[in-house]
Amino acid sequence: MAPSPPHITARRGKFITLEGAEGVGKTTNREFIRRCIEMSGHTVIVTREPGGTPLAEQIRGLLLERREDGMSSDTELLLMFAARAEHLARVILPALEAGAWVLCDRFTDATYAYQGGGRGISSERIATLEEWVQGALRPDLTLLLDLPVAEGLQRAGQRSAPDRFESEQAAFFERVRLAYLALAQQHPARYRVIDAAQPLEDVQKNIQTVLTDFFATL
Ligand code: T5A
Repeated sequence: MAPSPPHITARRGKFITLEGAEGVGKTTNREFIRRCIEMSGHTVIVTREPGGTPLAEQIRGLLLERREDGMSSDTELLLMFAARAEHLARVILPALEAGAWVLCDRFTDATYAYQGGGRGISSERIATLEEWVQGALRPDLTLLLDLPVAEGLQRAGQRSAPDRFESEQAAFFERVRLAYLALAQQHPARYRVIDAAQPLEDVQKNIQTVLTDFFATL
């Protein structure tokens, strides 16, 4: 018997996700977005994927560490959704049901981009797990920070030693970027694409405009 998807009873908060390939500036802009949301009068929880709970952070460790014996694409996909199931049950759904907003640095669109676009797993297979783990839950707003791959890798490379994903070839990240841009076209109502090649001040002006427009719809 198929397990039931999460039961979303009284979802009152908004769910905002931040997406993009490596080094596009998600971490840099998280605090700025948190402040914008708080200034609009809402409580917000900032979290990330893979991760966001002690167990999901342990799964993140497994996913990011470089390993001699590699990892099959299906294992990678299932670990992403295992971490997500934990994160949803313990952090995201309780917060939304309590009326808080949730700002999540990466969510299932990252799975479509990396495991789908990057690794070549079919969208249908990912959608099956999405339905299983999330039920009807989808983000209300997704900010996609878009940047040419070479620039993103250069920015990310300045920061720390490459993890398992960052060790992929540029062609992998080109597929990831194209998959994200395709998702933005498929979901124009919830996606906003931000040109992340601009100076940080201009990126944040664009983000603020997107958020102001979103607040106006509430
Ligand atoms: N993953 C994740 C999957 O494969 N499937 C999934 O389902 C999920 C959820 C970890 C990995 O997991 C994979 C994707 C990832 O490879 P992560 O830690 O969120 O996920 O991923 P990263 O992309 O590695 O996160 P990074 O921390 O590397 O990138 P950020 O956060 O986008 O970039 P940030 O903010 O650290 O900025 C990088 C550098 O650029 C500078 C910053 O100061 C920093 O030095 N910078 C700018 N410089 C100039 N101009 C600007 N506008 C700048 N903005 C930032």
